[in-house]
Amino acid sequence: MYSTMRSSSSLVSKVQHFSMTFRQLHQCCKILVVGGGTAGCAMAAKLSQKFDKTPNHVIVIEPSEVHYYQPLFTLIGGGIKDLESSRKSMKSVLPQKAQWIKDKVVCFQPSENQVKTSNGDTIQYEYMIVAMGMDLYWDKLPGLQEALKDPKSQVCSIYGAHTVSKVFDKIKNVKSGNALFTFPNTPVKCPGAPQKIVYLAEEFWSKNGKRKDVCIVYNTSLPVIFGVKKYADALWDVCKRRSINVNLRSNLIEIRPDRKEAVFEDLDNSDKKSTYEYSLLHVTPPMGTPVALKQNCELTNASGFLEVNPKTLQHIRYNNIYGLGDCTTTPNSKTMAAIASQSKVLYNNLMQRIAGEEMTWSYNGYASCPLVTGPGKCILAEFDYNLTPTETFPFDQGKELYSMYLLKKDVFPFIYWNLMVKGNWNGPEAYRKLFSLLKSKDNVNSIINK
Ligand code: UQ1
Repeated sequence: MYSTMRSSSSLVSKVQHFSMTFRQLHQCCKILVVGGGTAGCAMAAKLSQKFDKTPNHVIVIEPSEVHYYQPLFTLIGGGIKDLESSRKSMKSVLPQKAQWIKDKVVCFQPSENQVKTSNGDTIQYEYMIVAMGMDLYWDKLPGLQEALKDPKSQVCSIYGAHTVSKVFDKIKNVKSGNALFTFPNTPVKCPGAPQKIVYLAEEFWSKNGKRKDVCIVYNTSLPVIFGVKKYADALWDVCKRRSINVNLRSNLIEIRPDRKEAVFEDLDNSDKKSTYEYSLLHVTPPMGTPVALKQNCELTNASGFLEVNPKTLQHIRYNNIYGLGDCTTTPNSKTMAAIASQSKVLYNNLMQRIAGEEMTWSYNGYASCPLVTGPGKCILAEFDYNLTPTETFPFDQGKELYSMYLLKKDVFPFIYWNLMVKGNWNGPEAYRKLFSLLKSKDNVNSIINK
């Protein structure tokens, strides 16, 4: 199922002869995966295991040559890991049995079951999985781009692959003054990360005798420090103990790098603006879905997110389209652990749909966030759509624990590269069930006595 359409034209001038060839491809596949990030890779791997006998049944469209394990970016900013350890070539992580088209979707045409790429190619599909993630809107914040370009500016961000490796040097440069950390007024991928870097920086200044001269301020657009009460209580306690000032509903709207000033608006009172001088400004940029998705209102909600059923992950208008990861409207916290759970549900529902059966799998909103509160300390938050803690381990994860820090630093990267991108990690649900079974004495007895 592969066809090529060619057209060519040539331009002749007196001095030179130009020959230009336009080559447009038209390809068909059973399942098209848009995006080669965490969600796209995991899905492509699962699907190409299933359809391994049929070449090119699964096509992945992804323009990037490089694949990052972004959960390490906080630790890179804190000087604990280096950028190299978070990066592999896209080729090495995408499944060999899937066909990779190194291009970008520029236009979705869901009524025709096809997409167009930036090369002008058309890819037709029977089923499509949209896993495009979120883009960082660096240009939406006045002053941010010029500040990040200037090596002397003391403005930094763990969010960009090109900005993260400069963060630790800027933390080290601070001797005194205001260190400001922000959380924007948009959805955010890994919403715990903007405060994890606060804790890592705080601990660094404490250990280096500078803490008393640095005023630390975390200004967040959110009305809470964390969405789940249990973990929010623990984090407020950390901030109080370590004299970290937290301002809720405070949104960064402008940076004036020449004057080292940052302007914040009060989201509950738009007339109220506050200007701070800074010796460090850590910015979490505004984020949203990629333009190609955003501009297709048949696929998205008013904010540009792919409109899927929050349980089945099937699109609400096109039943041959599914979505997972950061680009969808599912109201879970946008984390990698959420994608692990979603990938299992989506895969099984899609297989049932292809077999003409009823879809019976349901995503419960599971997400998890290892809240690193310093080198060697981590609160491992786990919760669902109801914001109810759903902890895996048989001890209280609301405490700062060294074991959870080791999971974050060493075990999760191992799981990611060796299991998740290969389609073999569906999150910790099975372990949670096992531990809860063992935790209950009655259950243990009942197993023994069977
Ligand atoms: C997880 O499954 C996962 O995927 C590899 C992560 O990667 C970044 C995580 O951070 C977390 C917390 C989970 C959940 C797993 C357990 C064992 C709680």
